[in-house]
Amino acid sequence: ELRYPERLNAAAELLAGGQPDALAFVNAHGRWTYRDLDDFSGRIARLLVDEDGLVPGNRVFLRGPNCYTMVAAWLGVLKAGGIAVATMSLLRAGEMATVIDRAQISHAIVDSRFIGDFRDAQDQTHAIKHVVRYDGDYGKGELETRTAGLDPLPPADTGRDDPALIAFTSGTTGIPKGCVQFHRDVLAPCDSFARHLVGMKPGDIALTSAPLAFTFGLGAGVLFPLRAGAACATVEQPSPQAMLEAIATFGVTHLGTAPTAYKAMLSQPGLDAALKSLRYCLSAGEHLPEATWQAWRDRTGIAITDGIGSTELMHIFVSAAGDDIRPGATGKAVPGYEAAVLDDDGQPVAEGVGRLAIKGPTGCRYLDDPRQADYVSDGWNITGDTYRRDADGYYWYLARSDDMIVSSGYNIGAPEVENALLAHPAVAECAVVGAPCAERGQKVKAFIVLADFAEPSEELAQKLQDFVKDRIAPYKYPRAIEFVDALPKTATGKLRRMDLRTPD
Ligand code: 3SK
Repeated sequence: ELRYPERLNAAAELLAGGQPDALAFVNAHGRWTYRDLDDFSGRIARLLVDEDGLVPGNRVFLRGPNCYTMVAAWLGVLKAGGIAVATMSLLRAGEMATVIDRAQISHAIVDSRFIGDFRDAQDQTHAIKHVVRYDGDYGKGELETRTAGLDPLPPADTGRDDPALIAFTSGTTGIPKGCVQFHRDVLAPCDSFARHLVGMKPGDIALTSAPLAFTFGLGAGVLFPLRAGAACATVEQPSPQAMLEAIATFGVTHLGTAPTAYKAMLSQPGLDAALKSLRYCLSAGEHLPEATWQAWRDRTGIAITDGIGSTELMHIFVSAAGDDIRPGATGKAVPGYEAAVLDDDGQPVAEGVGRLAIKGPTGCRYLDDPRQADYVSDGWNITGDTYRRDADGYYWYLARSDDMIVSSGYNIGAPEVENALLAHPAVAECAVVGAPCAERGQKVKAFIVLADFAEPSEELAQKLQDFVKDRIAPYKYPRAIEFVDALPKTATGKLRRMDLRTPD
């Protein structure tokens, strides 16, 4: 069980993770120690409180790509006793206005390169009184000028159950929900998942492609390394090529990214250089296809740790553990968490299929949202994923609960068909949905993005159908195939399957 003192400031705890002179941060613009990060975040806190009138509990909107200044601002908000609301740079004005309204934002710290749409959102809401701009890590923005020479503010005397952040998730349905996380929730994934299953230590360097607004990225890229006294590396535009270059340049040891990025990195020229330092690979955000796990392991010798988490529970709650990996299974409950699959009556089953449900040190707290009652029931956090629990307690992903296709009475998990297609070299990405069908109720339909060398054709579609029939039960093969240039994704890179569904 995780126990934290009643008075707790997560930013102060994280910054105490490393020696003052140890490397805390590195990117193309520089290198910074724990002392630097502590000082800059303290000066940002001073500015927010003394000059911009922030009082504990005020919510601060953060907008910009992953960089040192963004992380210092995030820590500064927590030190000031505020609540950080980090957002994806991809959000447009209307989406930002929803977040600003729902979270009742009073202050904002915005990268100048992303100010345009933000100003439109501000005009739509009129709630934000104080905006400070910064220029990425180029160092000459308003934030740097206004904080220069200020005395760092000591961390506010916050409680472990005071809100530290609100993370917005639109999930795959598109209607945003704000998930409130306390100061203790910020530390819990570091002290459960990361401590037991990732094992970072001083001298290690972590990199993620996920934005810090996505709690997966926040954890893998910032919280885990700082808590362990290790360092964070950032890349502003994390294409697979840019990630590999950063790994080689900064000596990254720990990488956290999504399955599609692992697949894409396999065909990039910089992979060998990256492998000189890379030791640990974490995948989340989407189910990791077994074919990608295998191909990465064969090429790099590294067994990717697959994990499933949620913004609601802050981070990963079921994952593989060290060498205890069953290829194809996600794994077992993370230490400190309890997992179950629930039957239709909400009862845990020892072995079988059902909704994945979780209990543990973190839990869902939606900001003023009736969907809270759907997510939390009888003490369980009920995820939107259908899993199978085997006799040995391993959890096997089947589908998002709304990704099960029922065709001629058969239950078909869309990811299983996707995995089969992805094993074909001509398939770069794919998504499978149920399409209305008079004869079968639904038929399996695949949307396929082809690899660069392949051309769409009837013959290729036929070949792919036969390929699937050879690998999995033939009734699951995609009866319809559409070749597309790209798949619709959420800002965190999750597939928006609903955009591919045709209404019945
Ligand atoms: O999608 C996931 O698996 C995830 C993992 C960690 C934190 C947040 C999320 C949504």
